[in-house]
Amino acid sequence: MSLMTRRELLAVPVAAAACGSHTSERRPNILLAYSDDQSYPHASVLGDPVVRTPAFDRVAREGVLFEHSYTACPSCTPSRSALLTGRPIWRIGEAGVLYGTLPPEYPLFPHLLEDAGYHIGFVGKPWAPGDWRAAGLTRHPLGTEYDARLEPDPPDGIDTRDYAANFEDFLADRPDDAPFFFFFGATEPHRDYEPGIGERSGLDPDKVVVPPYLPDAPEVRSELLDYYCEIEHFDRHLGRMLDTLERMGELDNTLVVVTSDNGMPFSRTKATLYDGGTRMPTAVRWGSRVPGGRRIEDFTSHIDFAPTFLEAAGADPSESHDGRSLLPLLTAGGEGRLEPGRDHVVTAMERHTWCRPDGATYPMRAIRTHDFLYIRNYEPDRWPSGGPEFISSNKAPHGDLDDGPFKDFLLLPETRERFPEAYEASLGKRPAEELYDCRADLHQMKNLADDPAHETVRAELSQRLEEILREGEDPRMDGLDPWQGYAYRQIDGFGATFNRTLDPAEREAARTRSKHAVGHAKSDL
Ligand SMILES: [Ca+2]
Repeated sequence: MSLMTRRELLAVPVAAAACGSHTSERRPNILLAYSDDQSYPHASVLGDPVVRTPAFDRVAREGVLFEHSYTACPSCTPSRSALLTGRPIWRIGEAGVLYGTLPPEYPLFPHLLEDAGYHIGFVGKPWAPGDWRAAGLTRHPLGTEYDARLEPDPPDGIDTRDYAANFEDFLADRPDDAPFFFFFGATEPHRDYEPGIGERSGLDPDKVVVPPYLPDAPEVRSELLDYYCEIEHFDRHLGRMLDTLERMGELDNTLVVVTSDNGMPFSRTKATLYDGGTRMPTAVRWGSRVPGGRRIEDFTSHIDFAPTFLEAAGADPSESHDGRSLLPLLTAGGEGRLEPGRDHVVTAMERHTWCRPDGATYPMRAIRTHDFLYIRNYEPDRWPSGGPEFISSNKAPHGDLDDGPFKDFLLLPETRERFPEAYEASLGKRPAEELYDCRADLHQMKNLADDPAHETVRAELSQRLEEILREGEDPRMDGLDPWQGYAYRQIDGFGATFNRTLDPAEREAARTRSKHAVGHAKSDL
């Protein structure tokens, strides 16, 4: 059956079912603007004194700002897998690791929207990196790609695609009266950055708030400005998309969600379960359907978006989704803490890069409440970052720390001497249990897991986390580790040398395709 035929067949009955007693209402469009590697609170409306995010601020002002919005996993691929399937990473098999695949048994909400008559497409970074076809999926996870329109002369590190212009092409292709779902997957503020671009654009290094887990040095301040500059690029394209929708008269019938996949690419952020890795700047706007100007303190997870979008679209919710729709929070009004059951969130991490012998992961689970963060590290003898010896898929030690000037600076011997606390927090091993009092210790630096005064809280959170994981049938609870066996499906560049699905000759070819192949890499293959 062709797509158009399916759309024609489904459009009328689904629309009727969708509207229920409100048959005159149109189904909403959905715009999901998703930055890559942006931490809370890096938006103006969240109080950051440097970065300028007028478009995000507008969505928050005219809609809802979520103060406790968490990604399911602080790594590109598994974060996006959890978003699309509405499931935590321990319930999606090979979709739960970087460079994994998407097993077709877990329905993806964009496909369900398309089946319900939505026009779907994307620009930029979709579900990635990985091989979505490898397990048998036959449709792109996010529909048709729009990438023909390019930026005239982007700085280094800025994507060559003109996101907002490609969004206009997508809209021009929309069949008459069909609602749309569009995924704006910016590749910013992921590394690389053009060095010094932040300062040159007028951002003030003296005003940067440097969290205590990073060395407060001029080099780091300058690079944080470069990161901010890329957030601003994402925000400008979001602003253009909002303007386009407004001109078309479609803005108020569009459910706009702005968030990120995981935290900033520095240390103790991305690829960790501290707030720097998992807490996301998130705002949602939906015209008069969502009373604006509100801050919600309830805990929400990115696995909640799949059921939210399906409910908003009037499409059949999937029983496969574990998340809970945000529509009650969005449409009811009120602010602060609203639903008593939303008093915590659970996050997880298995494998980010291939940075330990034999593809060993750094397994973690965490529960975050308003007052505490409790992290369980299941293999505390391993290095969280991959450690100083193993040459990772990033072609460097400490593979779970993205390469760049920050990493170079952190690894200088004098940095360790000047900033011992930040160095240890960034690169040291971690005990089996961590407990932080987020009221007194916003940046989660002082581990209280061994503190007798906090023993009751530790035991309570440990038990609560385990109950949630057992109920969710997490293989870790039975001592199983399927993740180490999952392939690292990189097909070009140095990391492909760890791809077990390639034969040795293919791996060698992949290595030579790498721009900076090295012959001395330590490999378990
Ligand atoms: Ca990312």
